[in-house]
Amino acid sequence: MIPEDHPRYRSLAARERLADAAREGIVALEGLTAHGRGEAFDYLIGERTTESALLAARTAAALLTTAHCPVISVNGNTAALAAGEIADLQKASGALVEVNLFHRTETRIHRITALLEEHGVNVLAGRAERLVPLSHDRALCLPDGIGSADVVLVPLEDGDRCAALRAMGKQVITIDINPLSRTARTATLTIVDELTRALPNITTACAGLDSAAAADLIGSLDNTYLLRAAITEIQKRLEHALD
Ligand code: PTJ
Repeated sequence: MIPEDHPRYRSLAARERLADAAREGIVALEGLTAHGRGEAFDYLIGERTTESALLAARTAAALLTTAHCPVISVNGNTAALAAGEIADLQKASGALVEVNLFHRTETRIHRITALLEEHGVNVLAGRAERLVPLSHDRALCLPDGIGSADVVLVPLEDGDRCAALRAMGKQVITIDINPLSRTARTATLTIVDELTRALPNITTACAGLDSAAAADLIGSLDNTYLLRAAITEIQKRLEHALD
């Protein structure tokens, strides 16, 4: 039991949730190490949403709400940390939700789907086909979901699939607290923020955007600028870390 007045309560509670979800076969064991890397970068950025991350979240809302077929791709970590936030974003954006796993097993797909449904997510069902140009199981996706998507949100993604989705002509939005990762540098749009802070920001922005504001945000999208801004935030924080 983690005491709520512990100074690191949020972090410890997230770890406990992920460890429980790993025991339940929802999170891959590799997902625990991925989370640790994420936590390290979150320390560096100050465990807060920066201005450039907020701009990126608003731009993500613009891309999702103006897409013909927006899809949110959910993996084990995302389901364990943010099933409710995914439900809210689905409602606000009208996006389809597909479970898509790096460490893919049918059992994990069923468990993650059940968890998402418990939180009110409408999860796309169907027979997965090898549509993404990759040699491993990440090639598998649903023809009516990621297969047909023009915009895909892939939180906590691996770089290979991000590049393959872009090669298919799709716009890829990622949420990755590490601005140096291959995914962050390959995506159309990277939100350099922690998952559970970023998702509600996209949801809120979906409600407040008219079509002119959405077009402005999409027209001025510059992912290199967003990544540089995140790295600058980290540099500034490190310079003053012990002040
Ligand atoms: O559930 P599966 O089988 O699909 O596997 C999921 C993992 C996460 C294991 C898989 O996609 C993977 O190996 O991912 P990577 O390549 O480790 O990439 C994850 C990225 O997300 C890294 O750059 C982490 O720094 C970042 N990250 C981890 N936790 C968070 C995060 N970014 C934002 N918020 C987080 N909570």
